Amino acid sequence: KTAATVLAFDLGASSGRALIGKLAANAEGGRKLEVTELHRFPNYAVQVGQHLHWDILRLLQEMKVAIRKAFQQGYHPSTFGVDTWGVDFGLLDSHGELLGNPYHYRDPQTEGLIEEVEQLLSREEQYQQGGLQFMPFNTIYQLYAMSKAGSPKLAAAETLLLTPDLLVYFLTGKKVCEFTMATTTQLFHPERQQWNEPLMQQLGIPAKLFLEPIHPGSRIGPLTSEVCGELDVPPIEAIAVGTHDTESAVAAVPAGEGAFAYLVCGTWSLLGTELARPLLTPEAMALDFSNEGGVGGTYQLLKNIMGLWILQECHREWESQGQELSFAQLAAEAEQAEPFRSLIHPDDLRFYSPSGMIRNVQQYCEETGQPVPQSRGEIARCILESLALKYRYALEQMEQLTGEVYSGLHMVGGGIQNRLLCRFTANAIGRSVWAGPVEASAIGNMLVQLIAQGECADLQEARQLSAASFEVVTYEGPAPTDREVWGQAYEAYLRLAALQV
Ligand code: ADP
Ligand code: LRH
Repeated sequence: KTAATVLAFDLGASSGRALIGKLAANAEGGRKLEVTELHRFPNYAVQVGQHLHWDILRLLQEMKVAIRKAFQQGYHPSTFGVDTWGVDFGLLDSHGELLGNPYHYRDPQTEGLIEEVEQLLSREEQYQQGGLQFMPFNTIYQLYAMSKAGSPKLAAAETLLLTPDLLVYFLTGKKVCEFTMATTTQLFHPERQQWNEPLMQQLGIPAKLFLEPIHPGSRIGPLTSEVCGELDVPPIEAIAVGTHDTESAVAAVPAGEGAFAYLVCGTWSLLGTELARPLLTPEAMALDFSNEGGVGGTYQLLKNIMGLWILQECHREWESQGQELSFAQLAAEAEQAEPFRSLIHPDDLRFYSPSGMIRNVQQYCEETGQPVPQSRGEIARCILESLALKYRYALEQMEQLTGEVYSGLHMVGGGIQNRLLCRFTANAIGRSVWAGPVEASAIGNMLVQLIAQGECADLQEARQLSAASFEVVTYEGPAPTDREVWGQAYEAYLRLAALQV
């Protein structure tokens, strides 16, 4: 039998990548997953008039390039899976054609709609029926915005496909709705495990758009003959993975048995823990935690934190001013900057939109009576320290909700390449950070394909394979002096955060 080979597409808000995974023997006679990156491409919002869009067809084209590359380089994947960022979608007409370019979740059309929907259905009821943190980008608000605006696209739509399902449809011709993405819509009832049709009706969202969800591990179907002909490749089969990137990343966390805490660190920071069932208590609602459907029938209790987006945007501005700058260089400059000079509350809504991030950070500091960071290093340090303090805040809130005490934090995702952030996080939370793997979403995507192929029995065995295959770097908790200064910084952070809510 030839070694199982799988192809994973992982599309994040800042970049997309395609990786090949191959099962191989390790030195001890066990198995490991060997991963090779085939293709990486940038992803960004495209502004057209008032709206922000994703360039979905270019993303599809990059995926095709990757499929061709896989075979050209001698790999023969039997299956592939697609995971992407959450909440966004495309609409298909009655001929199965895409109606316009999908909106980007940062499109301003949802401004003020959290409050407006609350007038129609109380926050308590919405939380019971949707289980999500109240984020302006949740699919429910995007569709409500279209419904209120009398969108002709919504009127003409027959089917809604969430982004990974849309890309799979372009490649296979099969329309499906994968469960983990469905749970990012706030329109899927976590207890009844079905679409919330009464709420759709109340908001003018046509219920006919939604397909019955299928679970990660389900087989979808092969590449269409057109795609195979165009790329000159065999009809490899699409598997429904944990198509929400966060859930794929969680599936790859190299945790053993028992409760664990994780931080998926990319454009967003998702700090959470795995549960068997959604936690829909008034306390979870008051602390505004999400319950997202995960791989293997799990629920993920997690907090969505603004994340490295703030730094990405500053980076983008410096680059657009002609300053050549890598993320590694920026982290090095932050390390040289003075500690705790000024802090921000990362989840202040001013940091959400793509507009003048450097100025936003500086204004926040000015308005709160702190020294205004000027240099790139000062600005980056302010953002990274503030994120680490927010992680402590969210971790402690999560402990209140679950009654667990977590001995440390697993960090995964592109953001862990920022070693300073990992160190700051260990210092802020006062415990160990175990960082790895970087490409967790792509790896979790592969692991679900391997489960579907019968190569791994279940999620637990898949996590063991992840632990046996990828390096994990430990950042020890703080030395006593660091514990003290980070404790003081946390007090300052709490005072700032209290100004917000
Ligand atoms: P997404 O999947 O949301 O697009 P990633 O998981 O790829 O995001 O993480 C992207 C982030 O990782 C960037 O915003 C950047 O801050 C960080 N990053 C990437 N490479 C490096 C690096 N070499 N050094 C430090 N940080 C990095
Ligand atoms: C992270 C993520 C996150 C949010 C956001 C839209 O990439 O999927 O879980 O939902 O993107």
